Amino acid sequence: MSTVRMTVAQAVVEFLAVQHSERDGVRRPLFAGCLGIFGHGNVAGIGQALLQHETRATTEGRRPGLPYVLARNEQAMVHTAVGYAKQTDRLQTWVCTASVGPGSTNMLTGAALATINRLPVLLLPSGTFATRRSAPVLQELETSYAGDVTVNDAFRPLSRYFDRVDRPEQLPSALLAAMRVLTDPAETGAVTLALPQDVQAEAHDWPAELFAERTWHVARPPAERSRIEAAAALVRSSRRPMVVAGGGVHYSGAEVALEALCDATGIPVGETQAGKGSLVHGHPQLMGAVGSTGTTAANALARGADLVIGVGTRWSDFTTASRTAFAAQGVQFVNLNVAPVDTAKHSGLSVVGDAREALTDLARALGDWTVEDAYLVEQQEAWAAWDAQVEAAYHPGPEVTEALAPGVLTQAEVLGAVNELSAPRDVVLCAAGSMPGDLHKLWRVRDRRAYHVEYGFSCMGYEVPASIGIRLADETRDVFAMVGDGGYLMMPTELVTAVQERVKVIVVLVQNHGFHSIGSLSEELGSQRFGTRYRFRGEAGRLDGDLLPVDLAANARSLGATVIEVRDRAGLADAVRAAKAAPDTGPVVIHVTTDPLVSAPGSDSWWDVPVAEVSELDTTRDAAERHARHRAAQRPFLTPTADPGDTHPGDPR
Ligand SMILES: Cc1ncc(C[n+]2csc(CCOP(=O)(O)OP(=O)(O)O)c2C)c(N)n1
Ligand SMILES: [Mg+2]
Repeated sequence: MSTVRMTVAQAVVEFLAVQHSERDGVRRPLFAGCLGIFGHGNVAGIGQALLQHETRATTEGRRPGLPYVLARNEQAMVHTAVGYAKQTDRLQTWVCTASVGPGSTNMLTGAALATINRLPVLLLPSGTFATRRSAPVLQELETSYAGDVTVNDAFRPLSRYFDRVDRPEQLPSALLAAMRVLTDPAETGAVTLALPQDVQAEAHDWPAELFAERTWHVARPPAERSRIEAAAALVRSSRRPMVVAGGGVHYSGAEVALEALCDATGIPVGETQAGKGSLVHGHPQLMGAVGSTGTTAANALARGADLVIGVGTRWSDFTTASRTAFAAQGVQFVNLNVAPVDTAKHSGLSVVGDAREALTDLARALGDWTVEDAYLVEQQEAWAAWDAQVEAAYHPGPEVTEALAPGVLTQAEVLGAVNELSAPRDVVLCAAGSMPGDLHKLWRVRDRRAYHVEYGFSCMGYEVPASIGIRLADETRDVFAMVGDGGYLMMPTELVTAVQERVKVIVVLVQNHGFHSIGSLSEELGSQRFGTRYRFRGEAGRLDGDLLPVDLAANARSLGATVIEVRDRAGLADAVRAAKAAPDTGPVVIHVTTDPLVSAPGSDSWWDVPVAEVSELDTTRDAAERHARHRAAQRPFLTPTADPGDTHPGDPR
């Protein structure tokens, strides 16, 4: 057996550089590169290995297989990797290397975000000495109850696969298991290989074949025929069926199959955050967002649906309006998903399989079945009424604008301007605050890969770093990162990384001096917007003084971004056009001020957030009463969905 002598870190880098994913016969490098921040835990291990890898490529006049990108914050670099993975339908991602201790624990939030959103990222936190020869070392966690616990154990619950490589001999099996999980559509998420700092630098004789190119097939498992037939029978016996399209529609590339099913049957579609864009704006069956941040059209149909076909959705509380959206007596569910964990939810008919394959099979099984004409008319009318509200929110009249302070706009008109002046293929991106909900209901999607809202973890600070990942994944699209002032303050750092890499991202920084989202939630729950405004501490010792003199435009400029400040309504359109026209050399920030008290049109929906059951405050007591009334409408969905194939002729009598 021929062997190659390398360190563990060199072996990791050389292995990762030659991994590929393949689906539908198209092969791509699995890793676009390695994001990192070095410290004493990885500088001489993974750091040295990346240097050697890059130096060899430069000498040979080619790009390295695993190029290195220096990030500014470890949490942020995971967001960049996630943004990339989502934009490439989970077929490609990045590696993230961090030093021991805080460098590694900074990645925990990113790990949770990736796993919850089911998006692949490979994390390489460094660990303290496996040999313990200098223990305790800088940044080492010491506990009195165990000798083998490190801060990296905190990755275990957040990772879909976790391993710590304490001996070089363990590395090959750890690497292979990691690749399998990353490329498994049902299991993917954060994959963590913890690499102790001394092990990274340790030399070993590796079997040469470890470094052969490998291709990981991303499967499209078909659903069992009996499940498809049962689902088709349920559809045929329904009168008001509805599809709820989740992220799985995008990840499996099932949009065309979904459109064909809707065209043939007239079944309407409501979309989750991850599934938005499954049908593009203008499709007659598209009812838009469903659930707590849904359109009145989708929510009206959801209330009356007798059969709900979830495709690639995890049925989060926002999608189900905390189990109040689907209100018809006897409503039944069909759950079509590649991840078995999602198919048993709501006592639905479980159809385990790839969304594109299963939708195609379902359409075939339904033949020429269609919904009744009256249901089509209802869809059309519900949508027209909602779309008129969107139009009005995008273009507010004087009754709204005259009440605003000079230079202050509404959030909906900002979204409207970006929607109308961006190119159809440009990507809009958001994660937390009030904009995800407004985008969900208001944004008109014109291209299936053009809507990117991270709403599994809804992590403030995701926007700027993820926009870099999206742009790196597809340089033919402009990326508009919509970020609130709160989200921006949490993670403006990666503007510097965008400057370094000359990556053009357009950040729309919406200044409303605090939390519009949590402010209105607080008010609804009787907590009077307490602690949600960015203001001076006032005379009475409360946070209700004057606005703070922060200048986020100057902040962005100081980090190297080109900044365009919107001073009035006319300036908004000019700013979007100028950002589009800006050279492809670095980040552009549009700074715009909005009024946090003007909200987008309502969803006729609810979201369950607990309210204090006893209180000294009238506002809280009123909110508790409202909450109890809403809770009465919650449905447990425990009635088993009738399985038409379930006749059990073989049952003993
Ligand atoms: C990391 C993180 N911390 C806290 C929250 C809870 N949270 C959700 S929205 C929000 C406020 C966001 O403020 P901003 O970005 O200014 O958006 P706005 O609400 O004003 O639209 C907070 C604190 C969160 N989602 N993520
Ligand atoms: Mg804000």
